[in-house]
Amino acid sequence: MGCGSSAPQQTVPPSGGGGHNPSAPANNAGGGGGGGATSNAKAGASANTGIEADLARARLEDEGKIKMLLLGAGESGKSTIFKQMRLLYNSNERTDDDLRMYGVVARSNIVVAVRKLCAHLRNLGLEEELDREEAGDQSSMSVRQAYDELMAYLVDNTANLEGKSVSQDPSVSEHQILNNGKKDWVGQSARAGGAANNDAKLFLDHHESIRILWQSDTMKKVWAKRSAVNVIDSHKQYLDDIPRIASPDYKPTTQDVLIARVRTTQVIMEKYRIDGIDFEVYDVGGQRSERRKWIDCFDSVTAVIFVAALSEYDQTLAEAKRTNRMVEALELFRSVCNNRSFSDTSILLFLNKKDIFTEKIMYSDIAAQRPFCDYAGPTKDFDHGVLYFIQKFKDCLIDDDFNDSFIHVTCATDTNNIKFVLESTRTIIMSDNLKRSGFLGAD
Ligand SMILES: Nc1nc2c(ncn2[C@@H]2O[C@H](COP(=O)(O)OP(=O)(O)OP(=O)(O)O)[C@@H](O)[C@H]2O)c(=O)[nH]1
Ligand SMILES: [Mg+2]
Repeated sequence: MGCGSSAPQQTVPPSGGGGHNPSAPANNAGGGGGGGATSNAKAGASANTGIEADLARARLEDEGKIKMLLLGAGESGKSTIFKQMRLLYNSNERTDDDLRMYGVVARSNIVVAVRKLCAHLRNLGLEEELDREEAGDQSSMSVRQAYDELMAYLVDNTANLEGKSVSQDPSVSEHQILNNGKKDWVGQSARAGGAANNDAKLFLDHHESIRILWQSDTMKKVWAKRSAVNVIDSHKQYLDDIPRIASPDYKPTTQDVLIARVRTTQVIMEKYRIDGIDFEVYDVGGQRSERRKWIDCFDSVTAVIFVAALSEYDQTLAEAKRTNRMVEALELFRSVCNNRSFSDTSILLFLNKKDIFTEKIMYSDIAAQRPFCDYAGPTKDFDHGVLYFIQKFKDCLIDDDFNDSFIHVTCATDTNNIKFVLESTRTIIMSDNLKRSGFLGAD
């Protein structure tokens, strides 16, 4: 698969400029160095990086474009990286139409999360604990009342939905809605789809109950046990910010757009010109039912960025509740690396969601997960945990030639981190391309 050659290193790759790796080993503490592993051999090799990059750029300017695919299982973070590329390399602002769609998606993402958390609260037998909780001073209802309302309207649908719905003002168009007596900036968005629009309306009706329940101690316990119900971790940012998102003036921020979750169901391509070189970047859907569409873009691929979520070692797939997500990612990585279409393609591995991994290893032991019971490192240890999973990915390769500079530990929602990682990724792809075309000798 043409990935350079070096012995596996017992070092964690630098995590880039995002500063999200509090426990990075000393040799990576700077975080702003080259693109990958840190052995002396590589330090020597990287001295040539500038020359290689110049050579590669000159050749690519002559020869055409870089075709890059983002591959990986569902929810690993491919589309988030795709959005970051748009932010970094496309100077056009998002249109209001785009932002309205993301506003609807953000509100509906909250409702989806709350639905799962409320049902989980009930399954965990924690309802009685709600009765013992006091809501904050200014709350219009108790925590128990808030929960009952959400169960009735969002989970069990036992409430009379006619009784509480967002006002529809006959004087405004059918896509606009009133929110607290004012025209809502986001309103509705046909592009977001019917289900998301309905959930966004439910959000406007019940945001106060959501806020009250989210702040309760009982919900904190449920949140700590969320891995059983596949709630999207980054949506905690939305849940912590309910009044802003419920406001009639709400306009999604860049960060809101980045964390908005829309499952990818078709192959999407964007073109960029970066430093004189044309890039064609493809984002695909990662869930099992989407993978048969991947083959359509497998022709003449310069580089694959394989994205796997580090934090998902204790979660199961959304589409197959008994399959561990990390096991699925490893199997998928194995089949991508061994795919003949990629015999001449650079394959890079992004171990993503390091921010969630950092937090999760403090309470969820890697060795307690059956597929990873051979983990022998200390608990609550970021570095050992990352090295363990890097080795698991390396074990998927037929030959032991996966250069550590092809691996990055990333946080896709952190623009600084992704900026740094993508810069070094570009250099690696270009020099790897040169090596495989015989312009430069192998390491
Ligand atoms: N906290 C955190 N959240 C992340 C990170 N990367 C992605 N996410 C969130 O995870 C969710 C899923 O990410 P997506 O980019 O939609 O995943 P995907 O790989 O495109 O998923 P499919 O389209 O189903 O294949 C989104 O809500 C992101 O905001 C990360 O590094 N940290
Ligand atoms: Mg996607």
